[in-house]
Amino acid sequence: MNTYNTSERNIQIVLYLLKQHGIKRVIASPGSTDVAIVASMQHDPYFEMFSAIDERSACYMACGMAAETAEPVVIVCTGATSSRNYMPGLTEAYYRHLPVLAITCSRSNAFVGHYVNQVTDRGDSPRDTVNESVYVQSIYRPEDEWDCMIKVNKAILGLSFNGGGPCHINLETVYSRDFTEKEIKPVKVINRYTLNSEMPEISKGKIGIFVGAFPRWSDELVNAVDSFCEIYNAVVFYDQTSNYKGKYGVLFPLIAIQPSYGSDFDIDLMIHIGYVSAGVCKGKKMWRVNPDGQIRDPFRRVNAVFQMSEVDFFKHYIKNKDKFRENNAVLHLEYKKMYEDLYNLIPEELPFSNIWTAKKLAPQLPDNSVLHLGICNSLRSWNFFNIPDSVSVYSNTGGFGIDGGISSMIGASIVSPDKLYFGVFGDLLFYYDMNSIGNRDIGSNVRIMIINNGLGQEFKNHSSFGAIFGEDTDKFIAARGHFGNRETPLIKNYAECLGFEYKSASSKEEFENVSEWFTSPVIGEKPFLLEIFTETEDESSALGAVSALTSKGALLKSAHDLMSSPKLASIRKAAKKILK
Ligand SMILES: Cc1ncc(C[n+]2csc(CCOP(=O)(O)OP(=O)(O)O)c2C)c(N)n1
Ligand SMILES: [Mg+2]
Repeated sequence: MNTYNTSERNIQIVLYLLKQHGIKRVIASPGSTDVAIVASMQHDPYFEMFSAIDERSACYMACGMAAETAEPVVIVCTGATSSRNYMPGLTEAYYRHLPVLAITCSRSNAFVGHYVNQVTDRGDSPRDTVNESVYVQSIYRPEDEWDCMIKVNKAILGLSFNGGGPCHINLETVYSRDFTEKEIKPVKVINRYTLNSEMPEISKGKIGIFVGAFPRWSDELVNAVDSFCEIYNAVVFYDQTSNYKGKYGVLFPLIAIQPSYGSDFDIDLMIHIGYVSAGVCKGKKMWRVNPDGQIRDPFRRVNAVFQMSEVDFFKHYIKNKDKFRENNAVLHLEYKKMYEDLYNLIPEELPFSNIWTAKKLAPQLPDNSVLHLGICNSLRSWNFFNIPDSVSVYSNTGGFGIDGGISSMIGASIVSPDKLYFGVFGDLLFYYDMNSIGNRDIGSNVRIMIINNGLGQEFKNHSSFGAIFGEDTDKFIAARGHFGNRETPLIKNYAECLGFEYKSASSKEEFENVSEWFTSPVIGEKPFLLEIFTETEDESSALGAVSALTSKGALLKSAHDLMSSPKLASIRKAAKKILK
């Protein structure tokens, strides 16, 4: 029989990526679960194969080989206790930073603990044995393929990460007897670069920078990014939590939410900096830049990771490029125009809602103030509107919890009593975190706005998965009706007892009467709490309207939303009864 590569796709990915990363030396120990990978390798002249019957010795041999050549060495073993015998050698490799890649083959992890012979738990490696340990499972769905590609790249990159050292792949096999695959279908090779590497060229085409949550920009970084944009005609895609205030940015969420544009931007290379973002902003190819050097691939497009500070990255690419072609930097203008055109299409008659109040207040925030936004709806609503450049924005996007938004804001406000801190939060978030406003150290620099729609509007928005159940969503998904169902002055009394100045608004007119008070730049005697009462139907139709600006039917859709709202249905019913 002609033997080529195994048909097991997860194992093919390992074989393919070993080659692409230039790893050729392999020490194999005898066994069954490693047949698929070992047979594939031994029939491929690329691999330099060696044999050792004793896994402990195999691993120490790999240490010797790696130290001698300064190149990675693969060791492969089967199930049973074989992998346990790698421990002494891996410990040696760990403390000497030797690039030994242990591939321990096994049947499915699902069998662990069921007294299936030879299946042992390889889930936790002692800390001082490997830099990375991954499980490369059999592939049944596209997510598995992507996951395995990422994990194998990660384990291979781990051999040279932060000074280098051993890594581990626990590799599942299903004992396929099919070895007919001549050419392995390529998978993505992810490379990691440091300042000492030879960095790749920036390819021709459209270049974007997507900024996730990014708390603080130094002037040095803003200048480096703006120079980069001038040289490469690049555009910066930001949302509120990006805090980018340079010259080449566009607030992208209003664009991305339009179905006719979407979050797949016509950008050939998107450079991703910053952390978890509410926004999705994809380019055709993505590079990740962060000092942690980790593969972060939220949109499954990353093919290079740069382990360095953002400043170093951008400075590298602007170095020696002294021909600044400022007039060439036009791409951002296209996107800015796209944003402005959309903004101008937002209907004046948008209902009274989180989005409407955000639109009104965004330009009115006093200079040098700080804005904290609640997860998820408040952040989304404010992400559509530009705020003054001197205002910085935070949101608990790390864990995306509704449990501590106000506490985070209060913590920040306490250390800078001379700055104004604005917070916009939903009612569920407020009740969750309400104890925080009783903290004895709260200053008068705190201004909280609660959007009280009586439930978790996030699950009532038309685009939301939870909303498909109509009014039934209210019961346990959107959690309507707690805390007195908005029928008592609960928040007013609580806030006033705690020394807050309280105001409320239930309509646009009432809001216009209090907005100046709320955004006054002067820090007064007391902290403020402004409670806004909105209706879920209005919230949904406001979001529906700003999400459909490019279609002629935008207004029709809001009208339709209004007509199909449960409120109107009950009015219709009542009217019918009367008319009968
Ligand atoms: C601790 C925690 N529990 C649950 C969630 C899921 N969640 C996301 S948004 C949301 C609703 C928040 O409601 P509210 O604060 O009233 O804001 P609204 O959506 O009504 O604007 C919930 C429960 C979460 N993010 N964090
Ligand atoms: Mg709510």
